[in-house]
Amino acid sequence: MRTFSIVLALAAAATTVFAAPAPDNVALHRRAAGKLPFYFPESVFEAVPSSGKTSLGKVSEEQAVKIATDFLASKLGITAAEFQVANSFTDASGTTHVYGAQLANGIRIANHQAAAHVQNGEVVAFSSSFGTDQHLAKPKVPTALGKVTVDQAIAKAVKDTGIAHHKDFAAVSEYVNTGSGIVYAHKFQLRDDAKEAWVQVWVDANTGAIVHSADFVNQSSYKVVALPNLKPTQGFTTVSNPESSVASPNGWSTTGTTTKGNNVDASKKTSPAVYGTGTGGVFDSAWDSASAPTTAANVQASAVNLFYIGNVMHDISYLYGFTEAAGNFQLSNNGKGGKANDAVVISVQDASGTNNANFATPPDGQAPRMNMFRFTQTTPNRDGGLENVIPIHEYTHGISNRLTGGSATGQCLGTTEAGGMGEGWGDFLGLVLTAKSSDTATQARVVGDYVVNKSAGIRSYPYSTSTTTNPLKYSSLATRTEVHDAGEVWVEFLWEMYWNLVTKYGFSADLYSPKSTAGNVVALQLVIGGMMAQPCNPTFITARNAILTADQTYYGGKYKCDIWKAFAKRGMGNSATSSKTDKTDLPSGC
Ligand SMILES: *[C@@H]1O[C@H](CO)[C@@H](O)[C@H](O)[C@H]1NC(C)=O
Ligand SMILES: *[C@@H]1O[C@H](CO)[C@@H](O)[C@H](O)[C@H]1NC(C)=O
Ligand SMILES: [Ca+2]
Ligand SMILES: [Ca+2]
Ligand SMILES: [Zn+2]
Repeated sequence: MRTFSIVLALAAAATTVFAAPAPDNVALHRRAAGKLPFYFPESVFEAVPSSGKTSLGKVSEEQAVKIATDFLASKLGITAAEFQVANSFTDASGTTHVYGAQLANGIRIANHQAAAHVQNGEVVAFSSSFGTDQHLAKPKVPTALGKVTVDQAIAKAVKDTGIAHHKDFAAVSEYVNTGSGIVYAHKFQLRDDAKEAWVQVWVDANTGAIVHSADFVNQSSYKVVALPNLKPTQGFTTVSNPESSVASPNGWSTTGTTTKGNNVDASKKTSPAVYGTGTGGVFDSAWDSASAPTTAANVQASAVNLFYIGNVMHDISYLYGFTEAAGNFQLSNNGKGGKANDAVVISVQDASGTNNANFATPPDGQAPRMNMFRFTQTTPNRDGGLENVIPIHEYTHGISNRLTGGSATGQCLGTTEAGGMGEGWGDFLGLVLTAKSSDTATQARVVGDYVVNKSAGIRSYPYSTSTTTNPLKYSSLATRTEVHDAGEVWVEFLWEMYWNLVTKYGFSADLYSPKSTAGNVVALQLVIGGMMAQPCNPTFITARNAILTADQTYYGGKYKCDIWKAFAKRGMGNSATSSKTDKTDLPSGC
């Protein structure tokens, strides 16, 4: 029985994994509030060393608040009356946390926030966001409200954002630092639950423009090699709110601070494990191509990218049917069936190997493990976790293993032909998720070229519908008995089918709408639907027939001839048999 399916054979061998280059945007699901102005002066945090005095002992919360405000006033060059405490509390360690904002003319400057933390009568740390000049003691502030009334401001903001006024919250006037000075503003809230939008805005009382906002709906962002991009040399992009609310109703990261959530647990398995880190759902990264993959910054970039790809795979496969009940990979199934406690464990830069990657898929209810390795052909080494087709390929092993023959058994892709298709599906999903509207059928799609730094990549031919660029056909399978070699043949059938459908029915950059009639979306649904229907240890022929069944169940047989023509072009026509002799005939009716 095969538990590990290896992606890339050592680079020297002609065997390999993946796909092609460059930018476009896979549409992701963004919340309605969109991008409103947000300005917050740079914040400063300082730990304050203890005086060493032990006599102070415990002080009351009231005393602690006074100690905190006196400290902040002196530190920030303001009077105690120019700071307004908003809230304070004392935690289990006896530390009192005091939060508030600067006042001018008795009015709050909304984004001049400060906090101090007091233990045993001494400030242990403080922070402020009064701008880079922490002694902006007397900011220039307008002394009178402008000509725009609250009602006018609300009407304009509602019109501009398309979100209704939230009347439960009474409007207040405050100052806001806009980065180029302080303005008087009306503060109020906009809310539309159907659009998952609830935002507080500050509208300049002179111009009527929204100058600042606070989005109450949790935001998230990941600085990654954003799909459909393929590799880090194409740059890192910040992807905002990429979660599918259908597939991941509780988001991706459980706490917004680590690369750990309901679908994926991604860390470098050192002792202790190193997770990618975030702040309030924002996962930044600063990848440096000139440094080793193992620097802290590059581990962070890899962990965040793998968390992103793992979750995208979860969400997209979910929308095409790999749900809880179908045996998908989740920590909690939220009562939707299937067995839980099996989020994908991703080992970032796993130490057990190099120049490859692998994915072990136990039955539903046991967590799978994805090991991502470094590639050693270059100096510095390259990180397999940053060439997106590699983790997509790996995760697809999990999807195909669970769906084939049902999620309770992991023994259904064990024969050479079935294992070969296991490799092929991984490359195919890699191609589909990195496809762009500008791609063409005969274009050469290379996979794994970044990690090995070779333009030919890691497979024996680029994927293409051109029989010159890629000559593989059904008869090639007779001699291609290594699973990756066999997989390359399978991908060509699927790729011909994909292009028949895209050529005829178009391309959609939005893979999150599985009911779309765009050819690439249909191709993805047919392939995932086929996995559910095919027998345990399918042959190429039975897997093709299962795709035809998926066409029948999902689309009433609409694409039957597009599918047959694709398979026939490369030798799996109507009269092809397990003897692997090429047959290009079509069934009657096509
Ligand atoms: C924001 O995230 C926290 C922590 O995950 C969660 O408890 C809270 O319900 C979320 N709020 C919204 C509006 O999604
Ligand atoms: C990648 O290959 C190119 C061309 O062979 C070479 O110039 C370059 O130095 C290589 N890069 C690394 C990081 O090894
Ligand atoms: Ca499961
Ligand atoms: Ca299975
Ligand atoms: Zn593989």
